[in-house]
Amino acid sequence: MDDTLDTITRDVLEVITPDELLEVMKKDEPVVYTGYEPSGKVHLGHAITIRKLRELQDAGFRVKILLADYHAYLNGKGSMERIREMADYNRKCFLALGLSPDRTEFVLGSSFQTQPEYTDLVYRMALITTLLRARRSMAQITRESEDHKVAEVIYPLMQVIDMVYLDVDVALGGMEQRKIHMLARENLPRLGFDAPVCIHTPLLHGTDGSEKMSSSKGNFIAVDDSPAEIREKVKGSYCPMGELEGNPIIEIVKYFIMPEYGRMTIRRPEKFGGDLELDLDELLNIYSSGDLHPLDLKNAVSDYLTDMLRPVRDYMEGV
Ligand code: TYR
Repeated sequence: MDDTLDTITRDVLEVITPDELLEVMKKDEPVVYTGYEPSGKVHLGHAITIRKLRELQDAGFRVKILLADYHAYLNGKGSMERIREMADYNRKCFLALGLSPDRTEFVLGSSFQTQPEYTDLVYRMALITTLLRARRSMAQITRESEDHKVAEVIYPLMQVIDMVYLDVDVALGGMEQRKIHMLARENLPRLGFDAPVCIHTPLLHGTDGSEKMSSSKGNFIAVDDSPAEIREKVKGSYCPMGELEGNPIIEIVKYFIMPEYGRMTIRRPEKFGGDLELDLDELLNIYSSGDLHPLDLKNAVSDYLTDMLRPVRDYMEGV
């Protein structure tokens, strides 16, 4: 049990609350959910939460993935028709990332979000949620815009009611979901429902160094990118010498490569110090001291990433 808890909380920014999580884990088959706005490309940002879902699945959780088509629509991501096409492609990518097809339930938002009982609950949420709070909860989710739409405040209310509808014990998401999750924890009990436990994962910086890797910004590495694309994108990534904070290449090492391989071999010509073989701590140390050049690190990172994502490319080619 302790081991399981260690795995679940590894590389997680917060669990709200750990005691409640322990309680939930006593259930027969607790449910964890994550929702995604279907998008054109599934990228490493998505892969962080998918990896955590996989670990929770291994720990006995039932996984529900919400393909949040109406949410994408309310967030101005295009026509419902187009969004649904992307939902199907996203589902394939998520399975390609190793979730068990038998134990993962995919639910399309629009399959239940227009039901009268659902709508009734959204109205009830609307009555107890301040406009200010609803808007603030969207700060890191909505696109920047000058003329904010009402859709923006309907969005978080629906996300909260999704948790009731999908009967979730745990809501998992990136740190940008935090304010919506807190709204759920506060207001669901006021409507007579249990508040879910919330688990928040770190946000991956974009390849351009901006705060969030995002399909709409073109600063991502897709999980089904070709080896040439991976190389090109890693090479062009923001990776200042000696800097660990806000460095997407370092984050890729930390959240993907090291958990998978344990150690990394970095090839360097003799005159630049020769090959290195490092675990995570050693790599972080040497990089922050400035003795590992970004270019040498990037070459190794693109090799490892290419190798790590091979099963995803193979899967996507086969379906
Ligand atoms: N808000 C999530 C995002 O930013 C999408 C989502 C939508 C998650 C509905 C959960 C949910 O119930 O992508």
